[in-house]
Amino acid sequence: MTNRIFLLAIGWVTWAGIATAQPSGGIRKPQIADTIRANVYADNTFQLYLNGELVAVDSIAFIPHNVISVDILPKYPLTIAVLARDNADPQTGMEYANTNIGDAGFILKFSDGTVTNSSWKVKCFSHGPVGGDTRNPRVETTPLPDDWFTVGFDDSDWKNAREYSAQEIDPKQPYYDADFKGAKFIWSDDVRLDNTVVFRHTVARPPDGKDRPDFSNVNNVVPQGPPKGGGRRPPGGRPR
Ligand SMILES: [Ca+2]
Ligand SMILES: [Ca+2]
Repeated sequence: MTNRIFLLAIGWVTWAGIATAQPSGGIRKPQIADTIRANVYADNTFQLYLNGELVAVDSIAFIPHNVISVDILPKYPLTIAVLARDNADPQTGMEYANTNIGDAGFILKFSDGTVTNSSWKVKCFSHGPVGGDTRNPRVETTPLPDDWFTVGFDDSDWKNAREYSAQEIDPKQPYYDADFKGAKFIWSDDVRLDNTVVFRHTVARPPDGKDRPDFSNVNNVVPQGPPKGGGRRPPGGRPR
C-alpha cells in the first residue's frame, strides 16, 4: 500500500513536471478586446515608448495640432517614456522663421485609466532662446541619454512634471473631440522656453483594476486553440 501511494506520488510529480514543461496551452492568443486605446495630444510632436518599445509617433510634426489614437496591448508594470518637442529651431529656439517663441504642452490618456499628471517625471533637454532673448537667441541643449526610453533607466533625480490648465495650453479642436477626461496637460516648469522634454511614468497595475493577461511571451509558445488551417496535413505535404 505504501509502495502504491509512493508510485502514485512519483507518477503525479512526473506528470506535473511534463505538463508544466510543455510550452503549449499556457497562453491564449490576444484579441483586439485585450487592447486598450491610447489618446495622445502634443504641442507640437511626440514619440511614445511602452516598456522600451516605440509604439506611436505623432504623424504631424508641426501644425495642425492633432490627436494620435492607437490600440496598445499593455503589460504591467507599464513603463511609459515620451519624447515631446515644441516646434523650435534647434539653433534659436524660435519658430516661424525665428520671429516667434512658441509654447508647448502634452496630454495622454489610456482607456485603462492611465492619465498624465504631476506624478510623471520630466527633464528638459533643449531650452531656448535663453532668457527669452530673441535678438541674440541662444539655445542650451543636453544630449539625450542612449537609454532614456528603457524600463531600467534611472529617472529618480528628475523633477515632477508641472500641470497646466487647458486655458494655459489652449488646445485645438481635436483635443476636445477625444477622451482626455481626468488627464492633465503637463510640461516642465517653462512651457515657452523648454522645447524638448522627456516624460517618464510607470503604471504598476491597471488603474481601472481590471485583470489583464500578460501576452508578452505569446511569440515564444504555441498558443491555445486549434492550429491554423485546422491542423490537417495534406498527404505528403507540409502543414498549412
Ligand atoms: Ca518654445
Ligand atoms: Ca508649439
